[in-house]
Amino acid sequence: MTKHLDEAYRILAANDRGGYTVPTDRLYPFQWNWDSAFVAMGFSTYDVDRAYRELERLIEGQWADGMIPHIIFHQPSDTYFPGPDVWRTSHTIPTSGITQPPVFGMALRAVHEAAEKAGTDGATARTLALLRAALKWHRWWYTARDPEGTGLVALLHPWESGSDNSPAWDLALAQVPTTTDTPVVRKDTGHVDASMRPRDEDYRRFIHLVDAYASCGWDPVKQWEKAPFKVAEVQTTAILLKTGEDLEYLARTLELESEAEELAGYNARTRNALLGQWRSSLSRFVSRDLISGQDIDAPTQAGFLPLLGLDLDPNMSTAAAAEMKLWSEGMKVPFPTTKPSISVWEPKRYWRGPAWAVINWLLIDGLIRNGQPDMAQSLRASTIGAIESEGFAEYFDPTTGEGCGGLGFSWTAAAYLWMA
Ligand code: 9WN
Repeated sequence: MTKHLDEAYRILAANDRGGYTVPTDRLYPFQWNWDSAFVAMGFSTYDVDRAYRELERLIEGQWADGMIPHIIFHQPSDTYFPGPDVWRTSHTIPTSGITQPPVFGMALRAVHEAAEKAGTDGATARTLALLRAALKWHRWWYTARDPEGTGLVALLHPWESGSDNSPAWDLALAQVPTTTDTPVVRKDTGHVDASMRPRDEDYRRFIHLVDAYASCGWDPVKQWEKAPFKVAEVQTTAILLKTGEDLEYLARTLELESEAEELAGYNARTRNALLGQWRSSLSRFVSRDLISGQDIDAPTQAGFLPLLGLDLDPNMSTAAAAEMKLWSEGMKVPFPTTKPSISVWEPKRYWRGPAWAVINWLLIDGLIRNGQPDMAQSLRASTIGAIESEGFAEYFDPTTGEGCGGLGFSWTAAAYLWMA
């Protein structure tokens, strides 16, 4: 195990670009939002100062309206598409114009607790500054992405889910035109095998959405009106709820009572809304396409993520765990991000089937919270096992355990440090 811990430290050091960590060299040469939150939790296990730094560098890209973008382009690089010239966000530090799942608040609590334990100087002031940024972002989610106050937040681009080409988006994305004003000059397929990446048609739709939102001047109200893709999504909402709980805890600890009450209000609303997305016939939760008004019942990992932020009635948690077990049968490395028996399942193609260490991390937390320690333990053991035998790959083929995508991957190193 020491050998692998050393390798995890080495990867995080190698991917350091000056206080922030790139997901992996060349394929992803900038700072990504939820990657950095996971990485900060990894750093919190051995270097609290560096963990704070990761989050502090991320909020350098925060917008005036509170949004924290999904990519912060701290330094130029020509190894990734789409770069700042495609996003056209005219932010002082160039950034993308969309966001990503708010793991940030979970990370902030973990870093704060590690700092308390270590008696780190100046920790309270650093936590407070980051908490203020997290609160602004939290309010942004509830205004820009849930203007009707339903308690579920919506995504306007599949990249915002972090699960870019998931089958969950197939129907909604099919309504987005493949025409673009911007030439689609992919770089990703020059770094990893094209058969492991989203398809060209997906990219054309992804860029169509970027063009559409750039032409709204990135104004959230205009985007909401014009969005050709609008999904109230359970994975992101569950992460927002868990982050909301962690921010509420921090606000109370730092005696910010009115902020804590405000957060408690958001959390209660979202708890109820998420519970309403449970479908007992499927033994999982479903997202909703706000354009068609239909449930999204494609079977993906997102359906189980609400365990992270909810305390389910035991009948529900037992049913969800039994369904997860079914999906995992015959898999060398669970948890498959798409149910293996369905026709669109592809065990090596990005978010259409593979197992991801960070998704397992969130599922493990959700299973523990909901009284399923055995399943949590076996998921943890298989995640650690996959990393120890295949290395710190971006993700794993669940049927063979083969490491796929980018190598020397930061969030896989962070997950290992957290779990091992
Ligand atoms: C687009 C960095 C990111 C992750 C996402 C993952 C992938 C980007 C891409 O890489 O997305 O944001 O170009 O494929 O899907 O979850 O944050 O690791």
